[in-house]
Amino acid sequence: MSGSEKHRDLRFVVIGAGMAGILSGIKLQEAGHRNVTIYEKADRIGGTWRENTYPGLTCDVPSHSYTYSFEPNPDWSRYLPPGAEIQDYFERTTRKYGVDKLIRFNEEIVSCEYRHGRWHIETRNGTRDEADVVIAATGVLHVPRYPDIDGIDDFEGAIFHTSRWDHSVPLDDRRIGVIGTGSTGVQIVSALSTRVKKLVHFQRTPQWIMPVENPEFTEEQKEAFRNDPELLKYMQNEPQYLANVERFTNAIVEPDSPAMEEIETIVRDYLENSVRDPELREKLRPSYRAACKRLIFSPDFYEAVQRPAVEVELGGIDRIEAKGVRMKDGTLHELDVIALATGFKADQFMRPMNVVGRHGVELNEVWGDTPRAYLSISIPDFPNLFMLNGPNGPVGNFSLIDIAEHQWHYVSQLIARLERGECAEICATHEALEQFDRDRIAAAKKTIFGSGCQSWYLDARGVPATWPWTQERFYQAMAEPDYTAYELVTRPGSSVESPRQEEVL
Ligand code: NA7
Repeated sequence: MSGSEKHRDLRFVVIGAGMAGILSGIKLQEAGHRNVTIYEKADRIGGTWRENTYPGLTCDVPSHSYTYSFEPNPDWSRYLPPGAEIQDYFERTTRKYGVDKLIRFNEEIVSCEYRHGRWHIETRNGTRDEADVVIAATGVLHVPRYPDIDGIDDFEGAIFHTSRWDHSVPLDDRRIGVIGTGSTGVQIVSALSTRVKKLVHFQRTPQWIMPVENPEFTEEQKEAFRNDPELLKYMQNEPQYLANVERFTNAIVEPDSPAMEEIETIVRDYLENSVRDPELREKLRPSYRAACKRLIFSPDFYEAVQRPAVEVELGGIDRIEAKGVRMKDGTLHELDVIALATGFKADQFMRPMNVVGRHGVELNEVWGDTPRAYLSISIPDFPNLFMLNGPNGPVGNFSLIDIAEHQWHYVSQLIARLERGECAEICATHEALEQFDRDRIAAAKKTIFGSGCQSWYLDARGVPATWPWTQERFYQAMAEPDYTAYELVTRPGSSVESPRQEEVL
């Protein structure tokens, strides 16, 4: 920025030191911003990858694609990265870019209020702060959803949600129950099937499984990645993988396309050809379309459930008792450990934080149980607050890092206008959000996610809450803001004058 331009020295608060918060820290520093604090509720960075440590934890996006574009990693051990390696990667990257110095750990923001042109922040410990700009990088799936099953507190063994895994509990040669068949339950069953005395997988709803190989990278390959930046770049943008993602995301939007038919054929054939016992095969056969729920990629789930120690239980759970899980038909599965792989409340985002925008507008009231945001980034009446991986953004079987980077590219342009003093406040207009929401909902109902199944992609009304258009359309939308969708407020001469003196552009 040239010295002749107006330049506001903005103060930034980033909420959360997960993948998107670290990205924000790196990008803000890169843009020359020095007045940045990242508040993190826990004592370590990592978000999802800090909280989830269950056996078998693996990302279903290929390792080299699950990196920041500017920070490739030659050392991934396998095609699909184990969770602990991802956590290491983020920790290394945080240190390398000096983002660790920006983070205040063990500081959970409980309140974030916009008053007199600034965000006023308070943490659970009573720390107070102020910011011109807040970046909400709080993640999507961070509030565990505990199942509403009677007697859960009566169980005498160990019981925990998969994102709160208790590593002090022994698993080898014990009787384990896993409730839930999302990616988490499937990965845990695969990992434990060879270690346990007995494993009961409670499936309320079976899942379609997409076969995937997960080979290790050899030392020679890793050496080649280390010595050849071009090769590493190629791995990050591996054409076949990118083509698959594009084809897959297009298929989501067009459920009757040949691409979706192909996906359906692959998962059906995989089931037919992998599960020998016809009775078990029928137990594992979903009654809804492939990719309606988030597709599960697994190299070994079908193999795992056919091991002698594993039992797939499709019956309804009546209650949990001291000794185990009682089914509706009266059967009791006696267990030592129960892992609740029952997912997350996907409508929380920065909540339970109390976020109050202009004129006392409360986010909790605005959102209720259907959170929404213009292009997933901005909410009317909540100026200078921008979200990464907020509601209505793309989620699916692809890298959320890539999504967050595109969102950052967009947000950085809004920040630049504030920095240049072109406006003091910027947020989406009500009209822009309403129009976006109408278009989004109309499109969402036609996606495969809306084709008749229950999943965390659906909002409280049963409408898919995710980005309902192609990946290409998302990239186009993130290239440059359409400022007619924004309210830009100037306060001539001062950034902290009373809202009464606002002049709306
Ligand atoms: P998911 O994908 O939300 O899966 C939760 C699973 O738990 C799913 O199979 C549910 O069955 C099951 N569930 C939930 N409540 C109950 C009760 N009360 N009784 C029995 N079964 C229940 O969560 P994950 O953690 O596996 O994955 C979340 C995301 O993390 C994943 O998509 C990736 O993006 C990473 P249902 O299908 O609703 O019948």
